[in-house]
Amino acid sequence: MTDAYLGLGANLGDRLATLSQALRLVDELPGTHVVYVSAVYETEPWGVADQPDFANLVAQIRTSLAADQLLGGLQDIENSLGRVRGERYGARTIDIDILLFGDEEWNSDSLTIPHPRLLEREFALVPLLEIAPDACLPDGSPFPREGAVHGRITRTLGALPGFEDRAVIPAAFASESYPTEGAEWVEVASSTPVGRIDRAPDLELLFLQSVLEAEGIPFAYDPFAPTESFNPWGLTRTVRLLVPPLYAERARRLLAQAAAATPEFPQQ
Ligand code: PH2
Ligand code: MG
Ligand code: MG
Repeated sequence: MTDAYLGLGANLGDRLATLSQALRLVDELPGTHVVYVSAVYETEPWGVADQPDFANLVAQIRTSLAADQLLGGLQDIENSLGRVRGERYGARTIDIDILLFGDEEWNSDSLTIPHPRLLEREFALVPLLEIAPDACLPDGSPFPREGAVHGRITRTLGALPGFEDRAVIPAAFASESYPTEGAEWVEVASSTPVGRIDRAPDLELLFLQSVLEAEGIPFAYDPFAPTESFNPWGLTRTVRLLVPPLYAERARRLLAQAAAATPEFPQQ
């Protein structure tokens, strides 16, 4: 089985409906499953300027097909959705490109992997890093993010209809600045539970978690999630509440407001 990343684009007709239909058909290819789907991004046309804006997304698939078999399947899907092959870089009902295929490199007349222009294209790199912040090139090196200056994202159109359950980030928070910030998570609050006698300070973190949850901000705990029960071991340990860097400023502001409005909780 290979984890592969597909870049999809459409700028003619009902773009969202076509993208949804395309991914449904990808899901039906033999031995192939769509795992994660990025938000849909509206992007400036690159290559041929005088054409409608694109809707672009990236999907992670898991497949038992070989890359060239996959390519054949994707071309059949493009054709079945009414793709007419016209001007290079021109308008199209649907385009499905293989961006990455495991750590394989391909260089044939019909197939080049990694996609030769991936690093230059904001409409491909940003959605890729949204769903795979740790993705790297076949040689193991990380993606340089500064070079992606073509096909700029102008706004997001939210989760792809029909694939909301395979989104990684809640659609409302897929903004044009996300996810170029990198994959590390940063601390926005912490607490040190002091055992079973006192009120469990973990409850504070659970409360703060609920504030982030209500806003759709992704969060994690380090070293592990607090529980509603008292610390059964009576041990002192520090639990940190983490969010991706992009959300840190907003999360801290929300948490400070929540703490201020709840006097029994110490200010963070
Ligand atoms: N695809 C192209 C040419 N130009 N521009 C944007 N914004 N998005 C695309 O998917 C795209 C493009 C040819 O594949
Ligand atoms: Mg393309
Ligand atoms: Mg193509």
